[in-house]
Amino acid sequence: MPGTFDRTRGRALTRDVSPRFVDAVSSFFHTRKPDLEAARGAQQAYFTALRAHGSEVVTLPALEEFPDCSFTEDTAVIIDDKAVIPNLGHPSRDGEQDSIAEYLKDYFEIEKMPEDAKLDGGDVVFFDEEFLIGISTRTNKSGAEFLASQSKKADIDARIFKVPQSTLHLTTVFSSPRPGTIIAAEGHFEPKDFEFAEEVIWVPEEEGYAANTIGYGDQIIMAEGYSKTRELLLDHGFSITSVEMEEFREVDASLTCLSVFIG
Ligand code: CIR
Repeated sequence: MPGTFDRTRGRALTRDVSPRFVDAVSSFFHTRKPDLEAARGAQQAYFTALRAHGSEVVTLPALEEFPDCSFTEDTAVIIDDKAVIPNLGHPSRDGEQDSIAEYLKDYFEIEKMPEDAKLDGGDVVFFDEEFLIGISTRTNKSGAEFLASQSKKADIDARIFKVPQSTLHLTTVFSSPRPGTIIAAEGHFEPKDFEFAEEVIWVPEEEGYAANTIGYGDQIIMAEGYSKTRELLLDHGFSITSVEMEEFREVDASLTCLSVFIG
């Protein structure tokens, strides 16, 4: 069935935090030097939250030469029995995808992107049986179009649109935790951008980071410390588990970045 991998969340592919985590790329939320041990602790809490919602967590060893290696969302897009392996959009990250492909090849047909096509999985969201694909500073037109063509081959529609410069990835300020629902941060998008959606929950701009959530139907995992968003989501019928994400936020990484769901 199209897109089942994205909603089932049966198995999360993750990777240990790099010993060089303090050198991770950061351009948006940075306030101080991130702490490696705190990040490792936060990642364990994140794994616990995934398991509590029924996901099996598979964790690959860190890649020492890649400070951002734990952000596996960016390294593969699963389309049914195929794993599309992109060329990552930041030069310091390009290469992380190779060992993910090596792992995935036992379970999926591997489809590598052509050289000129750049894409980070953080610019891809599965929404109501279609892929939303953002063109951003990391994902170029060729990358978005290549993914859309793969998606269409699997009979899944794809909608390509522009991610504003105010955010790193689409997922940084956006998520779709349950069919029909979008959570988006104010200040980056306009209501007309999402006229196709049944329900859009707008998170106040100052809490924009909290728009990135992981949904298991009406149960949701969100970042800790965003009280307005928490209230909003409770009002929209979600039950909530919160995970401390401060260290990852320092390097522009959100909840969804820390895993790619592969089953
Ligand atoms: C980067 O700049 O690539 C990392 N520091 C953060 C990646 C976040 N990934 C994501 O939003 N999917």
